Amino acid sequence: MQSVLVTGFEPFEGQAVNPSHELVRLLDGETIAGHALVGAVLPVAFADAPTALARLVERHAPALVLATGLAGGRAALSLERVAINLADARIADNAGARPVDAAVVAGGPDAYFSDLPLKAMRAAMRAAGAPTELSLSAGSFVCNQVFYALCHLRATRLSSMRCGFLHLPWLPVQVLDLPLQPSMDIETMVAGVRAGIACALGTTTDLAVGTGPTH
Ligand code: PCA
Repeated sequence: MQSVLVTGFEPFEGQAVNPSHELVRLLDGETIAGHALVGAVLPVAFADAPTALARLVERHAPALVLATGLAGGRAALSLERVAINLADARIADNAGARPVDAAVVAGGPDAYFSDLPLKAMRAAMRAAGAPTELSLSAGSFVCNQVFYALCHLRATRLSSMRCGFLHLPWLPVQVLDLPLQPSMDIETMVAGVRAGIACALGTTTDLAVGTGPTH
């Protein structure tokens, strides 16, 4: 059976939990559209995360990789369209590194695009009850680093591997002291991700609908 690799991250920035960690723990071992889901957790570390990711890809030879991470403050699941060749950190990662204006891959292209049918996935995820949007920036912290490294693997070595990145809102427990900040329960996230993966496995053709922001 072919596999789908879904990665999450350990907690960071002093938080006790990371929804992406909970998500991959719940999805690990499931089967979607004849594919075995492998859930794995990556370190929130610029230096180690791409290496850990490459090791997982080598071990499982997944047909599709969906990397996920927390984007606190976002109200919906965010399907990222673009990975940029930039590491520029406002805070230190879990290993204490804080790169400023560095490249993810020296000499690599400025950016890569996800090759998943993101608009079709958005529709499927919404139909499963999960508020979902497309996003044009995964930031310049470790999530973007992993998204870029993943796309670089696809571009340079693994052309049959499809890949994308999904940012998640805070869990309700993370906003108890942050009134008015958006959050999403884990069941909704799981339902959305299941539907998104099933959609991506079922089609490579995207919907021709305009979704881009005006600003
Ligand atoms: N979110 C961070 C890194 C780990 C995570 O879950 C980010 O968006 O870069």
